[in-house]
Amino acid sequence: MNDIDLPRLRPGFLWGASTSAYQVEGGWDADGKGPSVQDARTDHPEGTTDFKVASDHFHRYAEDVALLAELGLKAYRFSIAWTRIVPDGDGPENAAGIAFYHRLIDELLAHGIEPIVTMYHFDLPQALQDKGGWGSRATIDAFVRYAGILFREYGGKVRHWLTINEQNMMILHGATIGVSGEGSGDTQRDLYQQNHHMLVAQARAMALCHELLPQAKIGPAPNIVSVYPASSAPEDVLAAADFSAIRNWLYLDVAVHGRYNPTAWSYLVKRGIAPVFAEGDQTALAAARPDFIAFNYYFTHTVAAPTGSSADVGHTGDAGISIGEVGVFRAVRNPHLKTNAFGWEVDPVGFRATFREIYDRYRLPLLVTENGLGAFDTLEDGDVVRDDYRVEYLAEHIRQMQLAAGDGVDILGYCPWSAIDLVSTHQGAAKRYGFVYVDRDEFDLKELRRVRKDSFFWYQEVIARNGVPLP
Ligand code: BGP
Repeated sequence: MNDIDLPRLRPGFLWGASTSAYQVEGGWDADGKGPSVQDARTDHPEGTTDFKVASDHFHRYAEDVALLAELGLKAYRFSIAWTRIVPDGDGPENAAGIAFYHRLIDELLAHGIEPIVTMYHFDLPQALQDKGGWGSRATIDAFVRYAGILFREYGGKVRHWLTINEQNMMILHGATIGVSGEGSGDTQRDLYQQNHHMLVAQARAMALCHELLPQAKIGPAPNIVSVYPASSAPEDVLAAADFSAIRNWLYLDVAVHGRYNPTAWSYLVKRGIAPVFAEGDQTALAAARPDFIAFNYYFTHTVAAPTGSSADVGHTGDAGISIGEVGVFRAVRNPHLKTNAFGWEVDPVGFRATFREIYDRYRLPLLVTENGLGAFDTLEDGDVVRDDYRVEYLAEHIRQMQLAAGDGVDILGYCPWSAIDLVSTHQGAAKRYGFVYVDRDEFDLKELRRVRKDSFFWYQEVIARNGVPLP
């Protein structure tokens, strides 16, 4: 389908940008904050920083919010650190930590920026991890209690809530993200039991949100992408559908419909890794209803039929992440796509396809909570950062998002990653995504000065014009 006009985005479209607490805040033990699994990590690749200071947003949030207002943001998607609110995960509340997010939210509202809050973004309290983490059902109760505190405190100010960031990536690539470290001994069976507990926790949190805050909207925030077959061979088509069921629909079918996707469930059963349901789980899952679906999108996958040998595993599109599963699917490079500096395939048209696929399945409004380009930016004399490659990436994706809106997809907003530079989940501070450059190196913090990149001025115009022109 070719398009000639700029399709209209919905009135009040939420032009935004994203961050997460442990990647941007720093202040890792300030004001009574407890350690999270991210603070406890010791697996930072050589030459890359930890998260102790990050972008020091904890201390500079007012300056940062002023910049985001200048950028013209209508919304800012950030996460709350569970360990600031309840330092050990399930014990006493921490008034100073609660006060920090009141200050941040008030600052955003004072600048006319709508806060979009992720309740949990990869940073489980270490104290809960020590007690079994998501393998323990007690963590479900701890999460629901934590959710209740957030609704009580911020419910009068926050309209949009996200439950758990990229639960599917935590299960599929936990070691890389630092949530189930190397040598943790977690088997696939353990992981899918943990996954089930997270799904129950999410369902209960969504139900609680609707009960306490009837005006609020809440949804899941997985990483969802289209999966292409490598060819028109029926076996490739089937492998792509299998991987999509395991990677995408397992998570959204439960979140939206309260039941497991049949293909994903049969995969779990055949491998002997299906989770055990406790009494009440099915009711809790069935009772929850998200108001929208948030999703993160960076690249698509292309998949061929499995060979049944170890050759099925190992395609790596990103340093340290291998995908493919013996006898299930084999990931291949897509010859039609270029890659970025980190080997990630770049696929703007796939963004449009992904929008349509999700909307077609669930008919809920969609909110993009991440999309962006990691790159080694250079700060030039005169405080200039020429990130035209980022502008190109974002323009192409926004164009495809507009086309998806023209296809009939209901899109609430777009929050690219990231609002300002922050520390990558596993590739350090040199891998930058922000509209605002934060002047620090991996180990030299310098003055952490904020500098507007070229993409900042470009995005400012995009927001003002409510979109980009079609080519
Ligand atoms: C997503 C995470 C973010 C962020 C982003 C970029 O998976 O939700 O937290 O890290 O990916 O990834 P990276 O930092 O590995 O480049």
